[in-house]
Amino acid sequence: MGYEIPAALGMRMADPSREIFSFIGDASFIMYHQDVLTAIQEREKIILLLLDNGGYGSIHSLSMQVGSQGFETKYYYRGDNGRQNLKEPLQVDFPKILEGYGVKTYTVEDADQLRQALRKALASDQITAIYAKVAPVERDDAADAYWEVATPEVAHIESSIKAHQEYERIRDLQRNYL
Ligand SMILES: Cc1ncc(C[n+]2csc(CCOP(=O)(O)OP(=O)(O)O)c2C)c(N)n1
Ligand SMILES: [Mg+2]
Repeated sequence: MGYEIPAALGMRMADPSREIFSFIGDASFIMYHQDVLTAIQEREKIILLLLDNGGYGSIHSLSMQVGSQGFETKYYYRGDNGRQNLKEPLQVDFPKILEGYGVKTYTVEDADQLRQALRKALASDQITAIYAKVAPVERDDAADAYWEVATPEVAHIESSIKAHQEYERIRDLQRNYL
């Protein structure tokens, strides 16, 4: 995360003959987007493809796996009691952020619009962004992969207590191969 824009810029500087596409998630964009300005300053053209699924999708699945109920992995105001409350969404206007830098930004809603925007981005000699809202963060599984992520020994919510019991059960099954 935070790597997509500076990496794209570096690639373009290394080889200006190539079109460089940077495929970036909403949260990664939030984490680091100021090198958009560096790209403009250096007159380096890159094409940003910004996909917005409304939050930290990969971390949401992980959070569900470890019993943390996806805490604060989506863009919502925190509830009054300090708990997650998925009622009041934050209003994040990504195209506006990009346009604030002076980046021509196309918002696309289907494959045709995406094709057209890509054509325009390729024809341009300036940094261009394409923004798409995609299916919202939803997955709550770990794609059948095992990832050893430690869980708290002491927890107060049932899902975390259960996740820790499962963590210990699986750890007991682990064997050293060397
Ligand atoms: C610097 C850094 N901090 C934290 C992480 C852990 N991390 C991996 S994916 C992710 C969320 C990414 O969200 P987004 O860019 O919106 O992509 P999505 O998973 O929603 O497709 C986080 C926090 C990371 N990989 N790098
Ligand atoms: Mg996301």
